[in-house]
Amino acid sequence: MLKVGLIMGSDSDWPVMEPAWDQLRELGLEAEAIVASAHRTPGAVREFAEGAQGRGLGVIIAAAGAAAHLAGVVASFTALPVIGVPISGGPFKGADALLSMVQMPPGVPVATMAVDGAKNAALFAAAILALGDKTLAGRLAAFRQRQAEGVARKNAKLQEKIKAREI
Ligand code: RP5
Repeated sequence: MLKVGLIMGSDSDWPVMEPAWDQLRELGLEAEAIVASAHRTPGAVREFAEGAQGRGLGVIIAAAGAAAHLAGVVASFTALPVIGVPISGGPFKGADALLSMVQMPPGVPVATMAVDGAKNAALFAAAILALGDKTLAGRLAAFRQRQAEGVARKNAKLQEKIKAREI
């Protein structure tokens, strides 16, 4: 099974990205995670991205805050799909990172998630890999089923509360 690569601009991004790691592991996906910065350690970013396919990665999740060019730089060095996660923090609370990532000029795309959208990044990565993996597709379907059941339970509780108020 293809693996997922998780690259972050700083270790300060890890608390936000940990749910992505947990979600990937819950779906039975193997992953690797590194800290490498597009402007502080560009060589390490290039090495990570250029070697990604050779290491068995199928998708890369790139998370960064502020003037976040990490995802675009990673995408420039690999043909693999790159999912960007803008990280909040700083005076603009992630709006800077969101615009930096989502406004990729035509030619080298980055699939940008919501600000701090770690869990969705993992689910999106899994959806891409599930195209070529029936077992993973089944796990994703089961995840959605459990999620739907959770919503149904919440709705049932709400209906009970509403009913109780009317008695
Ligand atoms: C970005 O700058 C990182 O991705 C992080 O979100 C932000 C702050 O980095 P640190 O100062 O915490 O290392 O490059």
